[in-house]
Amino acid sequence: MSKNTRPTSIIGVENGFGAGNPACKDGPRVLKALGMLGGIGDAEHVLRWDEEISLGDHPQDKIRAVARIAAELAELTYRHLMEGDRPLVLGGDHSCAIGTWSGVKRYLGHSARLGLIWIDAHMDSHTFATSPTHNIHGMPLACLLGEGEPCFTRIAVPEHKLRPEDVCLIGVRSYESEEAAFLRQQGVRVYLMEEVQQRGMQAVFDEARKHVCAATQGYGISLDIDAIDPLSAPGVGTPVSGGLRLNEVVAALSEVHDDEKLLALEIVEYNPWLDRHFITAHSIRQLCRAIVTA
Ligand code: Z70
Ligand code: MN
Ligand code: MN
Ligand code: MN
Repeated sequence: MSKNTRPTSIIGVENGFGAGNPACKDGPRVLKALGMLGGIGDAEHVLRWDEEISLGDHPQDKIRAVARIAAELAELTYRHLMEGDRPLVLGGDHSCAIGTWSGVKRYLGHSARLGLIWIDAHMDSHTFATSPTHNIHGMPLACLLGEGEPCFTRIAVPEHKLRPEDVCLIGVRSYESEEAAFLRQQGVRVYLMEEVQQRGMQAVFDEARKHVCAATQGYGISLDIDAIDPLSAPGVGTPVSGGLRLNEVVAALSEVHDDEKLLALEIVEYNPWLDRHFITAHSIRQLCRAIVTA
């Protein structure tokens, strides 16, 4: 693989409108206040923050707010890539993925293909028609595959952002049958937690990377912190036991951090108010360090 030359630039997204509990919007601000991201990398690593957009009480406003933040974020990831940076998006809830990967797709171009490794306890592949909660953070992957509200699927560029054969999920252990059926029908490769336990994270991750790189011009990693076992990441809205080991995810990121084809990353769903003894904050610091410096 060719060596990455892009400095990592962190984009903090203070958005919790897509989650049942909106407090994960405070994640990036708390990480910054704790100094958790200080001393990683060098002077080229810049820290940027989106404006906070306030939540209306009508559900229609929630959709509009998520769509607006996603559009803003798509513009930011696009601009950073154009400037030669590698964006690292820090959520906020996972609905920001709609914006992150729409911006990256725009950068790659209309006829290019984008790969994505989605590491998550959940599938995030609902639409409003199938979601039991109507929480938008349970929908971003479906949106990127072209299913869902036009205000989410048409951000940055009109086309579908991802082809199903260019996507893999890793670490899944909590999902509804409708989203599983959607992914199966699309032909998306899903590595359930059970398979990760049988084969090991290293083998699964290597295979996933080959899969998303096979026919694409670049790829990304979307890491929902709830994929990691609650022992190392208690600070999430819905902890699901039996997750990935932190050191295995750190090792996977270290392995690819220098890959030129890895265009962007995101780490989402950290809820600082549910953290214990800063365990999750420290885990995120380790993950960020693996991304920036191995
Ligand atoms: C469930 C839903 C979810 C967290 C995503 C859960 C979705 N499938 N939860 N991330 N923490 O409501 O759609
Ligand atoms: Mn920049
Ligand atoms: Mn999740
Ligand atoms: Mn998620």
